[in-house]
Amino acid sequence: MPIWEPVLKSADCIKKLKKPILTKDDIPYEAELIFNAGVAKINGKYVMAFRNDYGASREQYEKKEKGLDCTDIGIAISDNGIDNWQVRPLPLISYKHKKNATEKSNGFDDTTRLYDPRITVIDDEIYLCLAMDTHHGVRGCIAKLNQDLTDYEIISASVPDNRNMVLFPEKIGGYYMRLERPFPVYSRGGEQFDLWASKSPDMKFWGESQLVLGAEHVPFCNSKIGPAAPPVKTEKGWLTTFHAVDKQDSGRGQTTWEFWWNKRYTAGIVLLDLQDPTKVIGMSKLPLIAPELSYEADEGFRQNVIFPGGMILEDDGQVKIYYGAADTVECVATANVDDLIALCSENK
Ligand code: BMA
Repeated sequence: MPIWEPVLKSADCIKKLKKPILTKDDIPYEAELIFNAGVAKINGKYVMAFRNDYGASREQYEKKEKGLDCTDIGIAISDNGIDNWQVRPLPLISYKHKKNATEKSNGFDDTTRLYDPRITVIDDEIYLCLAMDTHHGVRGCIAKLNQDLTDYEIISASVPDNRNMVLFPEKIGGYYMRLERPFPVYSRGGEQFDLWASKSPDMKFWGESQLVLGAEHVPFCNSKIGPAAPPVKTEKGWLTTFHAVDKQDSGRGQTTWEFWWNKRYTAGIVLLDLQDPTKVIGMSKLPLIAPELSYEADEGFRQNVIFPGGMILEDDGQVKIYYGAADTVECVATANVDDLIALCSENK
């Protein structure tokens, strides 16, 4: 295994389950990589929307015989949010062979796939934020799901390039709010992207955009950051995770499917002001979750990737954080909410 310097560790308060909660073996249809899920608690059940990339086995991919050019969003439901996930027999969204795909018109027939779902429930409506690849760039879109979780309607999509949108679970100051990550490739220099926020009166029109956190303020990042799971409300502020990327020089002898992969993804944690979430109150200068276990750090499609998409605050103060590992499996870690808030102030 190549050594990645500096070595980054998860915070002491993080308890990882130490085995994935969903893998391709759990899926009743064609599946290969199951990762980057959004999770929400709806009517007492845990609802997961997960990403499934497929179309090639590792061998076919490495020999360049086939690509992973199909992407589904599947739905799984669990009583306890940890195990016994019941996967719906059919995916909610399916994009096969993305170069030609135009699955659903909705006025968006330029779309080649939807991925990295994040779920937020606001006033009993279920919203899914998705990254939307199109022939003309990557857009962030917001879809509304029906209560049966069998259909969806896209209600808003940004201009390119933007993704990793997450919605706050309530209106703030009379507006819906989202965190997002535009990626300005020319003006910012290299792959340095930041965390932004926008407001909307109706979930359709978004504006008053503001920078929330610059990548340069995150000590364990030398490249880009982006929103991870939708924020949770605490007495001290909006607690939210983000992903942070540090890159190394290439040619380190990877064991991933993609031999050129040179990025590490960790999760960070930040506390935002309750009334004005564009203001950072505190941020841990150390990672919250780092890739350490074999299926996070050494194996899978892209090693060293932790990509959270779901965070649930339970009544007893336990926080469940759901994350994709190595773009291959879906995992969960838990922590106490007070410990997470303390991290944001202690390590300031
Ligand atoms: C990002 C996105 C994520 C993915 C991550 C690591 O740019 O594509 O979907 O998990 O890279 O590969």
